[in-house]
Amino acid sequence: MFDGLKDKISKFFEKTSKVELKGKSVDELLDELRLSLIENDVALPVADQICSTFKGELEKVEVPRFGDKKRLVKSIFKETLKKFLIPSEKFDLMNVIDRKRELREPAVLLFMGVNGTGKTTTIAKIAYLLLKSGRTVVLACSDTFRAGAIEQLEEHARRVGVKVIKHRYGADPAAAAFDAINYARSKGINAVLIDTAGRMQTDKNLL
Ligand SMILES: Nc1nc2c(ncn2[C@@H]2O[C@H](COP(=O)(O)OP(=O)(O)OP(=O)(O)O)[C@@H](O)[C@H]2O)c(=O)[nH]1
Ligand SMILES: [Mg+2]
Repeated sequence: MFDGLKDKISKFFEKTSKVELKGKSVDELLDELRLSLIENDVALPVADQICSTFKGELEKVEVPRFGDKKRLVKSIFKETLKKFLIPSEKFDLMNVIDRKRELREPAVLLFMGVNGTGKTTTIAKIAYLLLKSGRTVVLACSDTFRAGAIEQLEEHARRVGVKVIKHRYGADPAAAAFDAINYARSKGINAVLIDTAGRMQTDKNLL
């Protein structure tokens, strides 16, 4: 899936090993890198930030005279990407649910992402985990779009032993979520897990 991007990034590392890591030569290479990221669906502001952070880090390094420049650039790039990919705060699901519980409110978790990446399966796993740890759960089937989505979630719910709030196919996805939240409020349920239809970041009207 990412072969094109991998190839371009490898070429970028090759080229950086042959130029000075400062000034115009690195700017030209970073322009190419920025374009490759954008072509591979990285949002423009994110591609810009990655490249400017990367440039700043590259300017700080002193490459040893006989050092392995390519390896050094690779490791700086890896560290730069980590800054964007690893959240600064740890997300503690149980803690979020328990804080809501103290307020007598359900925690509402919406699962959103690219088609077929495991949203529904993850909901089943999390529902199971929550039940095992003594919390109560209801699922909302807000994927009213993909054929079989409702039956899939219902089967997971049956196996895990939780309730699903659903509407018919083609219905407003928000209505199922709304009903599930109200159901959880009225029954004192701790968490509402909302399943949504897969979507790409380019589906602007769905985001
Ligand atoms: N190996 C593996 N397969 C997984 C995992 N999670 C999900 N799958 C499989 O990936 C496929 C898609 O999973 P779903 O949970 O339906 O994905 P989804 O994001 O809900 O898909 P859509 O609703 O169509 O967007 C299924 O065949 C799952 O069995 C996982 O952690 N490991
Ligand atoms: Mg799904």
